[in-house]
Amino acid sequence: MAAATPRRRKARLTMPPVITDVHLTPILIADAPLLNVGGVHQPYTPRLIVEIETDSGVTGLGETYGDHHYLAMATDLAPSLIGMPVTACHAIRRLGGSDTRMLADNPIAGGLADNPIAGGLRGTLTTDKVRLSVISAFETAALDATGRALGLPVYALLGGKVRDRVDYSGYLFYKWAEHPVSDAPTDEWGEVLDPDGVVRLAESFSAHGGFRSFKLKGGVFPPEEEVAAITALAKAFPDHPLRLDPNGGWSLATATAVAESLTGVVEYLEDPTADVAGMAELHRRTGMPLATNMIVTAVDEIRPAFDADAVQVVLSDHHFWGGLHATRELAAVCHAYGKGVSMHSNTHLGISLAAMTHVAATVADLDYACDTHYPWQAEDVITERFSFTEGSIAVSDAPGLGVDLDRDELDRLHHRWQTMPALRDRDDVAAMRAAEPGYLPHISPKY
Ligand code: GKR
Ligand code: MG
Repeated sequence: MAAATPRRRKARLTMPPVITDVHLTPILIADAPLLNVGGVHQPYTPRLIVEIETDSGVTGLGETYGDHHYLAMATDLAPSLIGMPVTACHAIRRLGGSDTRMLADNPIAGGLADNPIAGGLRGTLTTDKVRLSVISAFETAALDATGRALGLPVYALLGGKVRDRVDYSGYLFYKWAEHPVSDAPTDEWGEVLDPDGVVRLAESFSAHGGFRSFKLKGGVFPPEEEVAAITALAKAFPDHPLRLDPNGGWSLATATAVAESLTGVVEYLEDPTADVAGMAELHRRTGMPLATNMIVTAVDEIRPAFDADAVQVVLSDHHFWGGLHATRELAAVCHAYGKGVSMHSNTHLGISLAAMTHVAATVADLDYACDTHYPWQAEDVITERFSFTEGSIAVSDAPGLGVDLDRDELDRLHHRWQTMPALRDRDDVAAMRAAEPGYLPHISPKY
């Protein structure tokens, strides 16, 4: 008897939701007086929150850098999102075309020529990096909306997770006890200016979130002092991988001396020198693994750095690489070249942390704990703040990013942005001048 032909179920054809509106809300969030090679953090730092609405009623959230050039770019590109399906991530990435001019030469988003570290220490600031940082928030919002429409978490839209928790490192900074200006926010972490302070801070981070690895932001004090801080950390936390990142603030000679002192103590040095040639020579001389979020920050920077073996670990920032799909593509390139991959972070809130966690959950070769500034942020625009357990965050199975907007907080932080025009661009140099009026940034090398 012939077997009965199985009845094919009729596919239910549904069209993806279409974007009908985009809201851009610039905000200022409280920040601690964290020191780096180029100055100190302002009391408040800008972020941009993106909300998309769709014809199906689902909405999506994204977050990115919020300085004026990002806001200008987002304002310029947002209307093009309207009418696009939320699933059109690759088309979203092409919005605005590619423009590799230096940002200062760009008529829409220019004006940074006098502040080379505005928005963070992230390498050369091209127009395209700003565009991609904006696109990244659009893509995150589209993925969030798609996930909400389908009842699927964002990691599932990226191909599925390979881990249930994502590890983050405790990101330690030298810092002042308070900002040098009145009416600034206070923080609970106290002053950190020497090795004992660094160890105390690591203990607080450990108590706060059980972090199992630590990164110290360096380039602040003479390198011997920072080596002493790392050595003290290694003694206090013997099983914890450690890293030191002076944001390109050392000469090759200084970096070589530091690498020799810290061989076997740190898992890598991050951006010890500012350029490909210096990093390549340092690695050749010392064998020290080198990570970067400064010399490999865009597609055209990959090949020169990899060919010269200047970098062993790339720290992706999903904002300036252009989103979560682009981050996975970078991870694939790193895999092909035998390079490690992990994640960079700048001051950010929970929407970006959710996005980082979803994409990190899908990258098989993520061998190092990701960076995050999140513990430094006392404010957020999501209803339930993330907390760290053993230095990690559970990957959410809720639809979309798994975070909800706290509209009252968004309004409050936007009101702050409206009332503090002087702080709408992150400017670590200006913030430092509040304490040292004659301060001049040492770009590189500082030591
Ligand atoms: O916020 O001071 C800071 C950091 O130095 C930041 O600007 C960097 O982009 O954290 C970043 C890094 O790893 O270089
Ligand atoms: Mg770095």
